[in-house]
Amino acid sequence: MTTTQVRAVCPHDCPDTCALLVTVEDGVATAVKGDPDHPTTAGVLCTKVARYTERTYHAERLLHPLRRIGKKGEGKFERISWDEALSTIAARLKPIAARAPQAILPYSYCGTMGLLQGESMSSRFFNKIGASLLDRTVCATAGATGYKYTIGGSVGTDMEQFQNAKLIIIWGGNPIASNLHFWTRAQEAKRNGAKLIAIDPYRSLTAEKCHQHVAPLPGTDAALALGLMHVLIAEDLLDHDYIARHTLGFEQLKARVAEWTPERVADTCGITVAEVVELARLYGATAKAGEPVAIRVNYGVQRVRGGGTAVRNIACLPALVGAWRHAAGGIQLSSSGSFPSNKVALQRPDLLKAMPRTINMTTIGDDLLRPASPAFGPAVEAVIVYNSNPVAIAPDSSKVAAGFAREDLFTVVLEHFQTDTVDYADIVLPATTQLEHVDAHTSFGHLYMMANNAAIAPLGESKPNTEIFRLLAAAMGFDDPCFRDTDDELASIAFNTKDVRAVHFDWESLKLKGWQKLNMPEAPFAQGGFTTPSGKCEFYSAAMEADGLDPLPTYLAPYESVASNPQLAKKYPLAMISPPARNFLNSTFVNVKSLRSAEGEPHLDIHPEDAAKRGISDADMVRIHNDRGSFIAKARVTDKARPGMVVGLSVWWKKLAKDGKNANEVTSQRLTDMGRAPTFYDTLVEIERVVA
Ligand SMILES: Nc1nc2c(c(=O)[nH]1)N[C@H]1C(S)=C(S)[C@@H](COP(=O)(O)OP(=O)(O)OC[C@H]3O[C@@H](n4cnc5c(=O)[nH]c(N)nc54)[C@H](O)[C@@H]3O)O[C@H]1N2
Ligand SMILES: Nc1nc2c(c(=O)[nH]1)N[C@H]1C(S)=C(S)[C@@H](COP(=O)(O)OP(=O)(O)OC[C@H]3O[C@@H](n4cnc5c(=O)[nH]c(N)nc54)[C@H](O)[C@@H]3O)O[C@H]1N2
Ligand code: SF4
Ligand SMILES: [Mo]
Repeated sequence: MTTTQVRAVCPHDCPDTCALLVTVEDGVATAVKGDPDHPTTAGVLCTKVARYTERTYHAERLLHPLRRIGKKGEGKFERISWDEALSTIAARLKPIAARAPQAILPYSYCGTMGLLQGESMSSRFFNKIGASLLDRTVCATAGATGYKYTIGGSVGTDMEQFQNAKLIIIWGGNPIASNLHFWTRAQEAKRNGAKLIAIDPYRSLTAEKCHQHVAPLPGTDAALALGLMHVLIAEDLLDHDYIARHTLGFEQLKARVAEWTPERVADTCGITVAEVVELARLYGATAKAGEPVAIRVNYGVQRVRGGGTAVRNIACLPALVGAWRHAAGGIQLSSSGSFPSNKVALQRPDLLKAMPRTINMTTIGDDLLRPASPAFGPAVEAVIVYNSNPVAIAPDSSKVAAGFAREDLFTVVLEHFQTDTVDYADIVLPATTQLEHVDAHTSFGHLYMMANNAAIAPLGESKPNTEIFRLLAAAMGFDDPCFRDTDDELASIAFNTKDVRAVHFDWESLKLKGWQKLNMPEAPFAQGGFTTPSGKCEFYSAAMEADGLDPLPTYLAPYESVASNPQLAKKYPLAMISPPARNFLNSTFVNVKSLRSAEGEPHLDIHPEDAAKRGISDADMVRIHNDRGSFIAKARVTDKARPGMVVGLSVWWKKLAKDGKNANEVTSQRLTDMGRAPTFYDTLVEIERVVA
């Protein structure tokens, strides 16, 4: 028997981007382990990826191209050859490409975070066609935009520093589920005497293990940050020297936050005045004592109308107290902006002959149903889906499903499994998993460039996305040399070596080593150097004003809440959030039995008071509904959910739920204040017991 160990990378949409060691015995992957030498992975994987071979060798892997033989949505297919699949697709796309190329739409997100199997050959293909561009907003653009206005790009505190902080505020994140290796560092900080505080309307696994848990109403974090700034300024818990040198607009900020008294903030957030004042005092006094104070802000604060503003306001805090002076102080939203990845070379926007329209992936529900019009352009006639499962993950799901059910829509899906979206495909193309293909990776949690080697041969007739788009380009008759680049050639241009952060990048050596840290200063903003227009941390942002936004920190109430929409709240009084379940990764892994069993079935956590009002007992089946739709889940009566809100951990495959529905039946397509992002956690519902 020959046994080898192959260096690989976890491809999932998780900030940890773990370094993997794959054991291969006679061509079969038998174990996937965390690389003990990689500083953030440290030999540990989450339960999902520790069982990766179960997913790769799953009996239901798609191994051959398929053609639909049933109705759309029914999921009935027959096997066809690659030749037939490719020629069918080219025959359907060619006339559309000649007549109205923008009627062709790619739909993809982060099923893999790889630079190659994500947007490289695929973008070249769609750029050559002149297809509609896709605005990839479904996750991170609200916060990224708010952060950009304030700090510059997505650069912040290095994850490898958090263990040295004396106070860590985990704001709108549940790292035990979704950022495990950060949690390891937070625990180390705790052992070193740090205080951990969670800000989350739900007593998540993480909130449960912090020293303190502050539970504001969903969507009110921007107000809480204004209240903290109010107290910091009123009690002079400030770093005046840092403010003078490295910030812009302090006097205007001071006037603005004067309006946000702790009383007003407590009322807006549904918490006590003491919680506001004490949190500010602890943050300001710890910083004043010269100790590092750090904030990990995550996606929980962003999925509401004011999600961009929330991140913007929170991102002002470190500069006020001079937290950036320490490597272990400051704030981390995402490290993605630290990577000089070479998107222009990989994606080749120069292949576009004209600038096409852009379609927002968040509003796919409406956009697939939109007729041609001068404002919209041509109706969508063909959609090619890869690295995403829109029928399960996009908001206002009944509209998404209705769009994909259109008889006149030609749909191609590249997938590993027969997901909810695959059920609507005309042609299904089997894709390889990370163990079967090559890729280069950035991270949005740490600062390492990463290389994924193929550990095993592709299963069945599956192919990498890159190869599928090469073959589709050939079938369309595209003969540009860029469609012949191999995966190794693509990987070798993945990072821009003219950038000081990646001057040492070399694909051949990265493949051998597996990972390499970027050249970055330990404390990125100790001496200022923000990448905003002024080079300062912008409390006042002229760019926001030019974009029609309030140039100062402000508060925007949710679209749907008792305070902001009492009329709607009469019918639908409960706020619903649907954050990630620990054993799934978005809708990935829901079909892996051991992981699904760990989650059980779709649940809804509801506070005892709210349950009692509705005659709901623990383990009752309940129907969650509003004007957009409904779904069924099993009630868990628990004070983990604060009164007035309910929690449905997500994202379930619809077809694996009893009623064939999931939480996105009730979420809306309304967009955030900035970044054009979804408002999944800005949803009012009513709940009733289902009588069996
Ligand atoms: N196991 C697992 N890991 C994942 C994922 C997964 O599905 N499963 N998904 C990955 C992806 S794509 C992403 S984007 C990240 C998400 O990463 P995180 O943002 O850390 O997501 P969660 O772990 O759900 O943490 C969000 C927390 O915010 C809380 N929350 C909801 N609304 C509000 C609010 O208005 N204010 C505040 N303060 N908190 C609120 C929720 O209760 C939840 O506990 O995780 C990634 N990692
Ligand atoms: N209600 C609610 N909805 C949400 C969220 C929420 O918190 N609540 N979270 C939102 C967030 S943060 C995100 S990021 C989105 C995520 O939405 P998506 O990015 O669509 O993520 P997944 O649901 O994991 O689907 C990814 C699919 O890509 C496939 N895939 C993986 N690797 C490859 C590959 O190499 N090739 C091909 N062809 N396919 C591959 C997987 O099999 C999987 O089916 O969901 C959003 N939806
Ligand atoms: S999902 Fe996250 S924690 Fe799990 S192996 Fe992948 S990168 Fe690591
Ligand atoms: Mo996400």
